[in-house]
Amino acid sequence: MLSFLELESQYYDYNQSKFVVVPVPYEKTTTYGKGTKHGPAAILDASQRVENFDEELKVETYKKAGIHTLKSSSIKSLQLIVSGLLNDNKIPIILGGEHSISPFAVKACAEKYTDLSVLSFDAHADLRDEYEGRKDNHACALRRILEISPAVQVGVRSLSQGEYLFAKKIGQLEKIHWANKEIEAEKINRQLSNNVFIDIDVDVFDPSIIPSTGTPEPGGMLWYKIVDILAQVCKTKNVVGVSVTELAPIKGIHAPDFTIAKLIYKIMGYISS
Ligand SMILES: [Mn+2]
Repeated sequence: MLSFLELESQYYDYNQSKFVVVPVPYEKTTTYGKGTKHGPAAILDASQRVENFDEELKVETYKKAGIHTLKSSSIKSLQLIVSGLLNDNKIPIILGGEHSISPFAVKACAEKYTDLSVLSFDAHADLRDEYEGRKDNHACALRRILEISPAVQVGVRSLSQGEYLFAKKIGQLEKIHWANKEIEAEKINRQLSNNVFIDIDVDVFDPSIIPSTGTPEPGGMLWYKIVDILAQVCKTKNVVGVSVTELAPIKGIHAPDFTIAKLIYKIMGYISS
């Protein structure tokens, strides 16, 4: 498998790298459109074409930070791998695969950082306790994360009545930033602790720019709004890990793959600037 970005070897050496990309091509419980197991390869492939100079920050992020890419990981070994990376003072960047991988990365981060909170971008609330008989279904990802750490949810526009009542009962509604309302980064920052894990389900984007996802929802967020929130959070908080899940590439439509690769490089830029 390729490395993230097309870099000269000194910039992807493990010891010199701040960021370590962990591909997790796991797909077991997707319920509608399939293909997220091809997400990591598509993101790495598209990253070869991402401009190494960040046009907004005016830096070549990879020269400041270094980006190492691991071989693909299974969901079973993900928690251990992330723990190891944190102990080596790396920032893990996990590429899904389906959203159910995220709780394992969050768990590893919560063991190291006791005040961890999660910033989740997702069209769906993902607060079901179980779905189709499984607690590890991708529709339950945020419910599993909330068992580990508090979370702020951004871009939500789909949930069941049961999820709504659950969120209301536990006081989560105030931490849900609905896609159809004005979303303020300052309010999000106020709700997060200092150490933050960023969890992005790519279906938070509008399907007009990211059609390549299993459970698309209309009325999604657009590029500048999402990167603006990420910029402000990365400036204010200590981001300890990132996961990007649910890209299900469509053959012949490469704009979504490229958009997600660029988004990841942008987050690296915001964290290291
Ligand atoms: Mn989703």
